[in-house]
Amino acid sequence: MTRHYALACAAAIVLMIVAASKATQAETFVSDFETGFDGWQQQWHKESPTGTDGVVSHTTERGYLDGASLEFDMGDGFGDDGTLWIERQFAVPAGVPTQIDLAFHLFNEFQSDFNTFQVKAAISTGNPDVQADFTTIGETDSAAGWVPFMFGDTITSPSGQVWVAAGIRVAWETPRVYWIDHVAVSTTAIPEPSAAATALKGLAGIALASRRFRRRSNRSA
Ligand SMILES: [Ca+2]
Ligand SMILES: [Ca+2]
Repeated sequence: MTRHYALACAAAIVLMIVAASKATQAETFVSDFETGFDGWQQQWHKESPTGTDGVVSHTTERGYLDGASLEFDMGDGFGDDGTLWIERQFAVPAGVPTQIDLAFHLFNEFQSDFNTFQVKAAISTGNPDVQADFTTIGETDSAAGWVPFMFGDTITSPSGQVWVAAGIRVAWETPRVYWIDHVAVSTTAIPEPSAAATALKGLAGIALASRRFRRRSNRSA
């Protein structure tokens, strides 16, 4: 192996490692709802036949760090039932395990220790359509004003699309209104361990070859 060949191999492997580390960089999509729904769609589901439906609407009444957000009118709560959410699809590398992180702020009019509603989230390859598709990530009314919520999961999507959703579940027969804003979704593809191992093995091989080359050139000098 010549020194030039060894250098070329080393450069190729460095490029591979740079490419692999680039794949681990997070992509973040932030929705501030300044002019509308920013591509999110609303959905409501309840099992109870009674009561009015929840509705999400765009409002300039208030915003987190700005003057607009999405208002969640939870309906009249009859039947102690119903989940209202927003959902959106995001592109991820197909077939690659990807960490998905969701963060948003929810506005409570008052602080309360009782009669709180559940804050819900979903991260899935399937389109969330019923209440059972959601995970409880916290409770409303922990403080008056804007409160942060977070949820994350690692999933592999064969199609390269994932669904992310955030919402609120009715728990009491009472009309309620909340607001959600500054929804941030980060996607981070996790490189396969085998790719990193191959690159490391290649580097070790190059190091060994160049050490042998040096030893040989020292002896012949
Ligand atoms: Ca906003
Ligand atoms: Ca849906």
